[in-house]
Amino acid sequence: MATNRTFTMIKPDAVANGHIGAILNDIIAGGFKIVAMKYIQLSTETAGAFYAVHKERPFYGELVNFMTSGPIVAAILEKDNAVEDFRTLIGATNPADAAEGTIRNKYAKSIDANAVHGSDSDENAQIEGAFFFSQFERF
Ligand code: IDP
Repeated sequence: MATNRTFTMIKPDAVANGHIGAILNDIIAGGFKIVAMKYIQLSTETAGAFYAVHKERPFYGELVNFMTSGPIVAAILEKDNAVEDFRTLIGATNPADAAEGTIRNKYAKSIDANAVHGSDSDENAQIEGAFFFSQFERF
């Protein structure tokens, strides 16, 4: 079922480099409405569970270490065609391949420290949003 919501995280590299405000500006300028948001630091257990789908991939340990290395901003965003439009706004996983003007092109340094997360399907957007926010924390 198509939805009009996606889930994002501003990752530890972008937070540490002072890009929270600029990235939120880009998100809002891109037509997204913030429907839930929190500033937190992930534990190894929480990051490991969130990225469990990547457990067998060679970079899983590195990814969990990185995602627990500092605070993040987690948010649920709303817009028509949210998942696809947000993936376009953030650009390719590897910032070296990310289109000019995309968030990863502007604020990411490497394929692992790539500034932002964006859900890759409507189903995952729902699962990921519910992973971080209770029903009392979202509109
Ligand atoms: P996505 O975030 O663009 O959907 P995925 O392939 O789902 O990309 O990978 C999830 C995250 O894992 C990426 O955002 C990135 O932080 C990390 N990652 C992906 N590929 C690599 C890699 O080859 N080395 C290290 N980290 C990686």
